[in-house]
Amino acid sequence: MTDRPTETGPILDAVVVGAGFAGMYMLHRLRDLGFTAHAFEAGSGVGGTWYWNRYPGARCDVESMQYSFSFSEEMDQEWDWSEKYAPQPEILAYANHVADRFDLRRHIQFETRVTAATFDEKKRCWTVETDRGDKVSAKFCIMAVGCLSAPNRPHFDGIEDFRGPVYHTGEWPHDGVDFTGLRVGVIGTGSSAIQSIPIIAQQAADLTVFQRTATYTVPAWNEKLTPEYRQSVKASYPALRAKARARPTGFYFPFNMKSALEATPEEREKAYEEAWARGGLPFLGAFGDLLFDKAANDTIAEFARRKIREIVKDPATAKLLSPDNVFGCKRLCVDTGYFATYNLPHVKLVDVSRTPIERFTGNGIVVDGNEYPLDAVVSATGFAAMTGSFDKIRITGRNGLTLADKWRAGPRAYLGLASVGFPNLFTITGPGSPSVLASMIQAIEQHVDWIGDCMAHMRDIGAETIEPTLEAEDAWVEHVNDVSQVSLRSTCSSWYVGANIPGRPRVFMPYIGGFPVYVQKCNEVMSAGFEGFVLDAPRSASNAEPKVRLTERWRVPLDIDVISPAAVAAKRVPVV
Ligand code: N01
Repeated sequence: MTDRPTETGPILDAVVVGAGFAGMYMLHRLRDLGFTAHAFEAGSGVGGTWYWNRYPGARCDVESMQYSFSFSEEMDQEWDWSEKYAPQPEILAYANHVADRFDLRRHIQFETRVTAATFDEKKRCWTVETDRGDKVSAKFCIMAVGCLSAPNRPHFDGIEDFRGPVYHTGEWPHDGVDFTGLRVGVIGTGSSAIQSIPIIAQQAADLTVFQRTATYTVPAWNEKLTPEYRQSVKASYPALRAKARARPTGFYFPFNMKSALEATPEEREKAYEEAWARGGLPFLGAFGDLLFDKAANDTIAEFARRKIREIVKDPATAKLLSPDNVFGCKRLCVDTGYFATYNLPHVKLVDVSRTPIERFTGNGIVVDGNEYPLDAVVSATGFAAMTGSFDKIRITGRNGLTLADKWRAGPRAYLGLASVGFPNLFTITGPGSPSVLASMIQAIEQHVDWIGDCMAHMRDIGAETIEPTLEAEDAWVEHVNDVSQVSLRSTCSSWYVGANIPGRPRVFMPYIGGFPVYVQKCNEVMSAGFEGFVLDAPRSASNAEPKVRLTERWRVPLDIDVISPAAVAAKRVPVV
């Protein structure tokens, strides 16, 4: 039973928006620290991304034994992952396990969408409103709304005339969909499409994929985990977790810092073959300069295109499936049998790069004057990334400023955690933090711990509000932008830069300088008494050093063999 706060009830310490992994861990931390908190969640259960994305084949492409919370060693020991890459139902089961194990549900109000959050300058608190008529006040408002949670539904003429269903991968029906015997169309070829297409092809009588941009994807080589393997990881879990935190991506895998261009063609070939045989996102770690030097990148891009030509039998289809852009510039995909699916006689690929989808009809989709008859359509068209979920809530800070107005030309936040004009509003994995360029759960844990430590410190010193200075925010936003320039990732039209949504400003949104570099910066800010923030109380009651509570496991030593500020400057930060 949820303890439901009321408008006239006492002011809470915090309202948390969202009950995915971020919202759940935030609630847990807040409660442990003795704060009162309440979460609102639009879904009818916990899990966030893993609650909504139930499309066929959905699974995580970070290895299961690392894609999980690290804050509880007991939980690490008691939970058993069944596969190298966990399928969505298992990740959702894990999320439910976390909610039960830490008794979180009584603080979460489900099926309730937050519509507005307004800062009251006199009372110095936030009023949060929902689509179910709730109005709750809290000192802090913590946005745990996810980076890829606002589905992108491009406009297609005539879509309302289509007689069949149109499903979005990010809002998949809970009862599943049976495509047996149907003519199915899939729009898009990003990660969601690449995972679902091979499974849909097994059911559908006929499958037509509408591709606008060809995608690089690496085989997952997914497999069942043996009890022996799980036990070997569990035996040294804390050490693995520590190693992962010191890595640019927040998860551990072996990678090679050498330059692809300094290797001989034979050495490169060997390295790529070995990395391909290991599979998954670590493929990008075959050399250190792949995302920094176009000539180096060309070598891995050509290797990947050759693999496509080897797998896909029809040369014209193979050509169409071969990307001609920078390898790994858009988010790299990981697949099981994606390219081979196009060898099936009932699967066809339609190029919509030069002539876009013209319209829907009652019967199907028209491209270049040709109608493709369809019974059902899967829109795997992605998300309004990073800021889309904020756009759905009217967030009003000091002087009536809305976050949407402030971020119109691109998101502006200090450390991706807080934004000038919005005191006591924290954003977990917000734009300007590593978020989607790190393993999300580690990125979430670090933000939640920082926010929890910050709130506890404020309570210790009697501070009511915290807000970044404009100077610190501007400097951070400039740094995020500068660092992005060293990477080839900033050069293409991806959702990282908002380019998938017409009219959005083109700004590289996540922080690409590497997870441990970012963590160190957050630690320094905190250790210096929240440098770059204004707290409305004396920083310390005496002249003693400010007492901070930095969570011990985030004192991450920089693994200087792999990443350091010098490595960033030398453009040698392999980021996945
Ligand atoms: O979305 P996407 P996604 N007409 O934006 C196409 C994470 N994720 O849901 O490239 C025709 O990548 C669009 O074409 P283009 C992961 O971080 C993780 O697949 O813009 N096509 C593109 O092909 C991932 O990157 C996992 O030219 C249109 C596709 O739709 C992120 O979520 C699994 C179109 C959208 O691809 C998003 O992935 C799934 C139009 N009008 C997702 N509009 C794992 O952990 C868009 N497209 C494994």
